[in-house]
Amino acid sequence: MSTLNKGIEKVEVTLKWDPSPAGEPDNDLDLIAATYEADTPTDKPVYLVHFDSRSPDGTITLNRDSRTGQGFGSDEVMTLELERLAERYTRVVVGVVIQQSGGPKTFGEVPNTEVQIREGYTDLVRDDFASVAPSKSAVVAAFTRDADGEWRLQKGLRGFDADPNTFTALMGG
Ligand SMILES: [Ca+2]
Repeated sequence: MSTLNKGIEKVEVTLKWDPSPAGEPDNDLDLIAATYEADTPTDKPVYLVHFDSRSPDGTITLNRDSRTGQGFGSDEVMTLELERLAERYTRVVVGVVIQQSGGPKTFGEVPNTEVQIREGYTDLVRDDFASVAPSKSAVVAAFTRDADGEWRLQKGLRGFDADPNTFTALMGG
């Protein structure tokens, strides 16, 4: 069946934040994408994309990563070519974690955070994590296939009191 309801094809996720003051543990935030098939258990994504893990088919790419938030412009950038994902993938969840190795740190303790999801020049999501200030990690958005197989966006920040490893098992729930 053909459809005129074109879904989301390709998005760019950008993340910004400010560095920690000198002498304090670095503010290290990470973009994470998790992919799921229809029957994937929510706590076991098929694969993850982040600073240390690539997508096997190159459809989701972390173009830039930062361990400190130093410098101008976006600190982390991820591209998701959703229209290129194999049909068996039905859901992609995008989240942000704060590394906890220097001690507990929440979004409220990291200045000037901003996450944006854009398709071309259109802002789909723009948020500052203020609504999840006490959290250590957060789901930013989920992309799911509709009945026609087109990708749709589910907005809404969801915060978790979870370190990065724990978060990857929770973000699909
Ligand atoms: Ca990082």
